[in-house]
Amino acid sequence: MKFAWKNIALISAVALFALPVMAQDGASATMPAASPTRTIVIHAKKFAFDPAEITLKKDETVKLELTSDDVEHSLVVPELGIKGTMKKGEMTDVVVTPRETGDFKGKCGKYCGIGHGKMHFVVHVVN
Ligand SMILES: [Cu+2]
Repeated sequence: MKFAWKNIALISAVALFALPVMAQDGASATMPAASPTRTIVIHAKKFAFDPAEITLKKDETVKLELTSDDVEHSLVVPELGIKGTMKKGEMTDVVVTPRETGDFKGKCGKYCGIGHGKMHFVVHVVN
């Protein structure tokens, strides 16, 4: 009986590791990851984003390239899962595919000085 129990444990372990992988393969077969159709460069500097608002199409995959003209900032748009560091001389790529229309508010997520709280950003998602 010892041998049988060992086999059952082994099969369970294989199932635990293999099933999530199989599920992922299945998902990617029906919904391939889209590559970005366009790139939008966004600069941050004390104390604003440029541009301060962008318009995306629902279900469109876009690459955001984030950078800073002075100190370190970051762009955070929680509802769209956007979160990226903005550093001078560096580009941070964030790929986003909005699934709902609406206006989504963003802000600077890295304290950058006295005007930090005034760094607002808006993503308009349209059909
Ligand atoms: Cu800031």
